[in-house]
Amino acid sequence: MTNSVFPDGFLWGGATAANQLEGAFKEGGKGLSVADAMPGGKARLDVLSSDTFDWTIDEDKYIYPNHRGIDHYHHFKEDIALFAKMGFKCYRFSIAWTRIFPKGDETTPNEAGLVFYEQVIDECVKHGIEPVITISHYEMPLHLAKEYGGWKNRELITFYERYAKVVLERFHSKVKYWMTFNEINSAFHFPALSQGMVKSTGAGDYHNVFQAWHNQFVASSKAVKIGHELNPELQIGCMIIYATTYSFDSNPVNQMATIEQNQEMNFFCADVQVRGEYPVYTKRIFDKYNVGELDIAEGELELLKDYPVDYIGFSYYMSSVVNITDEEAAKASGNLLAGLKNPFLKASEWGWQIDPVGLRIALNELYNRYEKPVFIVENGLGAIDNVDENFYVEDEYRIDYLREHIEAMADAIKDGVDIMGYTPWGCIDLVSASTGEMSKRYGFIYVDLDDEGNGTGKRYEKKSFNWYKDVIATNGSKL
Ligand code: BGP
Repeated sequence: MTNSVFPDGFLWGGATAANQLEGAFKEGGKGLSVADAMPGGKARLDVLSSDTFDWTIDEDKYIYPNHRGIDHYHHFKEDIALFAKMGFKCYRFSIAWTRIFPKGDETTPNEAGLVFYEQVIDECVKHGIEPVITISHYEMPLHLAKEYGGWKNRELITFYERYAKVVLERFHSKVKYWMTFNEINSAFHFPALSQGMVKSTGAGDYHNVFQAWHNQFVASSKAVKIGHELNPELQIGCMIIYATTYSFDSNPVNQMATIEQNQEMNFFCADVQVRGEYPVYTKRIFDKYNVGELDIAEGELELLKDYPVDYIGFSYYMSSVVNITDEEAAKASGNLLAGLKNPFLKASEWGWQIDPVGLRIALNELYNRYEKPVFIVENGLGAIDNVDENFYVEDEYRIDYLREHIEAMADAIKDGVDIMGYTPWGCIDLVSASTGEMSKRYGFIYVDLDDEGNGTGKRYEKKSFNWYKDVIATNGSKL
């Protein structure tokens, strides 16, 4: 469209992750993943913070909604056809490591898994949809968590390299856009899903978290190397969770604390993956968290330098506030991710503070810091949707959220930021990562399933479906 600020070829689409929608968790030769060991509801948070959780799957005691997902494994053609109906230019999904290497430490891949993703990719291509693949999204093989202690063990670099090589070799001619690890920096808060470490296997000890990160950085650079050797045109990005962070007030002490929080939560991982070296503030962080010496093998720092990522993929849901001068306020904040309450913002039902201007700030911060293209690969509003008798959802609240964030993206483009695309999270309803439940929904497509797995599983277009279709058709000029 001529009057759009969004460039031609802008990648409008949607995003999902294997463990949250595929289901079929034991089919096609798939092995168990750490996500498969995560029950739904409050039990999920309990096991994550337990000292003794041993990754046992107890189906008599807990409900595991992601074992069924939305059965995308058997419905991917229908789902991708719906994405095509909305006019998606791209579709971000992840490959389940456990469909390719069921235990993670095998040497021969599982052909049935590769065939499944080949079919998914071909289905996208058939509809003119560009696949965007996350190589690992919160679902490393359970065996690697149990037997090797997760990512703190450097043997995982070899296993990941083998896995990445297999999928890159197989799919590089059809898939240009890749990401190495989903929300790599989230391990500060949630090392179970992203690093395969619960308390009993080393989470809570920051040495382990940072060692695990180092091993992941090396693994990521190895994937970039393999990908670029296969095809220099491939675009392989990092993927971080980004929460724009404000000082509560103009007290310089809070301002400095905000800078520190930004370094720790938002920038540390991206700095290494994009710039190819540990940032200057590393020592400060290592001292603060008692990290100690990392085990860094010969040649690894050079590898990081030689193979940085090509773009910055990031998720953006909310902003956060820092106030270290008011202990009461700090204590009142129960919500780890959302931080302190910002009086200028409204929040979702889960306390995630809605801040479209914060997205414009994030885009400016990231682009000015790295001067590499940025890709908003997750954004959206998790909400309880109510269906009418025809299973129609009037999700005006979701449309408002997305419209305001797209307007913020348009403003950032006018600021000079190079944005590759936009893939709102959970474009079809799926299982929530933090609650493990179906009822926190993000989709343009309603899926008739509840937290206990009851329902027909049928798909229904919500009001936002047609709205987003128009957004894409007009390249973002009709909001
Ligand atoms: C991100 C994850 C996704 C996803 C999303 C929404 O952190 O990459 O996997 O689920 O957040 O979070 P939730 O499902 O907890 O609402």
